Amino acid sequence: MTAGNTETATTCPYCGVGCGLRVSRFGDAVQVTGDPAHPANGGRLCAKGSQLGATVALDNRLLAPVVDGVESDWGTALDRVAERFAAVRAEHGPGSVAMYVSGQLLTEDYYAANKFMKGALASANIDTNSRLCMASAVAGHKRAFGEDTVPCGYDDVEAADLVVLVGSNLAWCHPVLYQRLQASREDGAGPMLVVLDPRRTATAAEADLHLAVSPGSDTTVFNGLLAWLAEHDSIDQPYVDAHTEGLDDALAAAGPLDLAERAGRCGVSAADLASFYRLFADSDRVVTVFSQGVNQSSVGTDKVNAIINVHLASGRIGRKGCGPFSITGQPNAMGGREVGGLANQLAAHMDFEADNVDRVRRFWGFGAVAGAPGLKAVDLFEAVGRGEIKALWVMGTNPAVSLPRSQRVREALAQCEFLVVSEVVPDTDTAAFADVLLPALAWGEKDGTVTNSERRISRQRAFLPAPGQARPDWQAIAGVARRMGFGPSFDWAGSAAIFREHAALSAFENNGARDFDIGALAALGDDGYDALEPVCWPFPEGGPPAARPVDIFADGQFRRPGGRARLVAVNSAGTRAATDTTRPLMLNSGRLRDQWHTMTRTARAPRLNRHAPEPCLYLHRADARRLRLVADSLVRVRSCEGQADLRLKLSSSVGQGQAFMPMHWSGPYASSALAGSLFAGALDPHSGQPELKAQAVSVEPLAVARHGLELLAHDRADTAPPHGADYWAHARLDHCEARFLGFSDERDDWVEWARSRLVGCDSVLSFGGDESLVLAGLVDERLAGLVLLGRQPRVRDVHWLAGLFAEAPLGAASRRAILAGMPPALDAPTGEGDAICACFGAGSGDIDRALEAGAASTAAIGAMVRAGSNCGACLPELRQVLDEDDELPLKMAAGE
Ligand SMILES: Nc1nc2c(c(=O)[nH]1)N[C@H]1C(S)=C(S)[C@@H](COP(=O)(O)OP(=O)(O)OC[C@H]3O[C@@H](n4cnc5c(=O)[nH]c(N)nc54)[C@H](O)[C@@H]3O)O[C@H]1N2
Ligand SMILES: Nc1nc2c(c(=O)[nH]1)N[C@H]1C(S)=C(S)[C@@H](COP(=O)(O)OP(=O)(O)OC[C@H]3O[C@@H](n4cnc5c(=O)[nH]c(N)nc54)[C@H](O)[C@@H]3O)O[C@H]1N2
Ligand code: SF4
Ligand SMILES: [Mo]
Repeated sequence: MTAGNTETATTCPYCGVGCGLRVSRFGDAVQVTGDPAHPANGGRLCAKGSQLGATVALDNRLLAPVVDGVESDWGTALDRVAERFAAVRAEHGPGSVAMYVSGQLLTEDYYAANKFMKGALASANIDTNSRLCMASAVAGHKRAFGEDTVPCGYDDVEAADLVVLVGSNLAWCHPVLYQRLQASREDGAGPMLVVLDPRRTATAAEADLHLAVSPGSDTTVFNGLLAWLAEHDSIDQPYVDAHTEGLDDALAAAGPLDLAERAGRCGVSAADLASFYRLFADSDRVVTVFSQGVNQSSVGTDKVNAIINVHLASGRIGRKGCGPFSITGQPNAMGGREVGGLANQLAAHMDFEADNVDRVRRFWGFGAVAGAPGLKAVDLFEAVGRGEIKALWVMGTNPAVSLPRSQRVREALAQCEFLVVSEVVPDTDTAAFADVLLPALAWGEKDGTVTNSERRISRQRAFLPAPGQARPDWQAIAGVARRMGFGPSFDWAGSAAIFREHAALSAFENNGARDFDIGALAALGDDGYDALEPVCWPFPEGGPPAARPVDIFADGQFRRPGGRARLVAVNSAGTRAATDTTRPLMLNSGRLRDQWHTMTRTARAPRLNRHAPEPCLYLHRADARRLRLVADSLVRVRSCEGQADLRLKLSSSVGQGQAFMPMHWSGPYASSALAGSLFAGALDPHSGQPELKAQAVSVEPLAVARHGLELLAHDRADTAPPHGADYWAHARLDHCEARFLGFSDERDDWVEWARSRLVGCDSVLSFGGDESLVLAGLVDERLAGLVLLGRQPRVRDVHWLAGLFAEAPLGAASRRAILAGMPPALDAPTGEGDAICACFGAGSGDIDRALEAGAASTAAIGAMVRAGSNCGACLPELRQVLDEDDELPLKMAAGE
């Protein structure tokens, strides 16, 4: 710690790995490093975590309540919310009000929301975005174990002989856990790695075996493994006899092994399938890590149980290096499950059985509490659409983007009688519909606890003052509850008091009946809460604090009748959301490495926008040829639900007949790139989780008369998209704001149009004519704006162009290069690294230099370091490097 500066230990607000951070403030600057003492990451950090300092500025923050579009104050706003919720409830009953909350809330906020709805208002219509994320894992755990208990910890992943990743792009989505796994494999020992994913992800590319299974076929794979274990004498019969039930039924449902037929259905070779089965049977310690490729499916719960079945049948659970490991996505997805934030849970891992309802009612001290499950997310918004739910409070989530059938969700939000949105930014797609907007504290300001994937509770501490009128979410809830007459039940002095109450409820009449018991923390003083070190549950009163997650099923006892875990009979058919001749491609959606969900925070960090500045559809070359689609052109994707416009990127990572798009782009960042507008979201019958990984679509060229790229220095970039563009996407880069443009109609005054974007510049250089036009605006000899227009798509080398905004004064070589549309030559090739271009002696080090300077085409690489510009023999290699240029910023981030 430097004198005069403070260092705070806190937790990352992004993924469920839950890394510990050290944050230092130097004046306005915030520096974030990994906390070496935190057991989840031991000092490690990923790109998103290390860029957190770039997201804490107060531009674009919601800093005051807004009522009916007018800036207001808390008193007025809370009066209004309380009055409307009370009136609607009095007139239409408890079922007419609802909340939709988030795994990004702190446990204390989450607890307050749950108590408010299920307790004070006696309505179970509170659900969470975890419905789109963890619901199938929860349902699968409950079916198998009797309780939603995750049996594993991160050190199990390191200690395994075999790690199987199912529907998890761990390298991008849980980067620090992935780093831990790879570090344990570094010396050639450590676990073998098998990845099941229809895409060849960055994770799959580094696996010992990648099974590119057809979408939705995981139950077929794991039922086959169960049959294999039975046929190869690999069932752990003593374990099965002592601790489980249902094996015979599960085996019957799994059907015969029939390797060839099964492999055909899964879209992999029989030999690869057999190697996986053999590896599993031969490895003493196996951890199967699963994520959204499993959960976000119309058969998600069956996928979860098919995975758990093979662990139970082979006794690979409840001991070191073993178990089915559902990893959480959001920083507090696990905490939300603890408080009971899902509509089908009541509180503290208790469901709606009569004695639980009575127990929770007595603990909370209300006359009545919700006595039956409420509506799950998708159904909840349908009920809003039908006008049955008339008052809705959305907190910490952006359903207008992240729910499937987003058009219907928007219609529902638009006609909802009374909508409250608690947010940290004012301009989300959901906030646009709000009657009342409430400003919440953001990461760095809010103070409380979160629980990560391995049941580890960590403090998230404030290191910044509350800005403007922003307040913790729990205070907003307490304020409304007070006004509705429930004051004493929400009369907490601070988040520590809420945490104590939550801990006490977990222990209340528990007596070992529920795994989730943190009774030892119920008596924590305010100072103890402030100083709380990361600790894993269970942590019952009198128990020792667990610095690492204990093997919770080590005793073979499960929270089911007779203490036995259940193998669930799972149908082998799998899902196949079917494609047909009109919609011939199966669309998959998910995450990119450097963006977070609907981009409300990550899009503000220029470094994080380098990786993928524009929303793309990733397609196999063969499909693009068949459909006559051109690389880098704009395409329109259509499903039965809606459409989206995206840049086409050819990628060998996507299988033939499939397509992939990121889930991230929302209203402020693109004209029409919502994944949710395409997905119909067929529901899993057990969990109510919608399908977000398989949707039949068609893809056609988007008719574009003019393509454009506009780069404007930050201080010139008005946020409104340029008038007249039918397609646009916006990215904040290091030295400028970039807009990718498409115009469907020609006009005869393009030069004037381009000049209008550069008004106020000292001088404007221009070049070109009808085919292609470049205008560069200068202020004080520096680039202030750049407009490129042409008949052909022109998206490449944007990072090179953006880098020129830092050049002062803009040199003659750069001016020439801009007007020529090609990067200037860098220093002569050094030949460093692997030999690539024999003609000019350029090595992989030279190629890396060109990529780093912004080259994104073989032509640009040729212009910059000459490689490939003579005989062309190395062009295939260069194309491959460009195809994999995903990896480049990864190296940069790691090297920072
Ligand atoms: N960078 C980044 N990291 C994140 C997030 C983020 O927004 N950005 N979000 C966080 C959150 S909330 C979550 S839930 C996690 C999600 O983390 P992941 O689940 O790892 O991420 P996804 O990209 O949604 O999906 C994972 C993979 O499932 C594959 N898949 C699709 N269909 C199938 C199938 O039928 N079977 C199998 N086996 N695989 C299939 C997809 O191709 C994809 O590669 O990430 C967390 N971490
Ligand atoms: N097509 C498709 N759709 C998906 C998925 C997919 O893979 N494909 N994945 C699904 C999954 S797994 C998830 S988790 C969801 C995520 O989807 P969302 O939850 O909708 O995504 P976020 O962008 O994280 O939204 C969080 C919002 O809360 C705000 N916020 C942040 N911190 C706070 C706070 O402390 N208080 C308050 N009040 N607000 C805050 C942020 O500004 C942001 O607007 O998306 C789901 N949707
Ligand atoms: S791995 Fe997850 S928790 Fe850790 S720094 Fe990265 S985003 Fe944050
Ligand atoms: Mo998630």
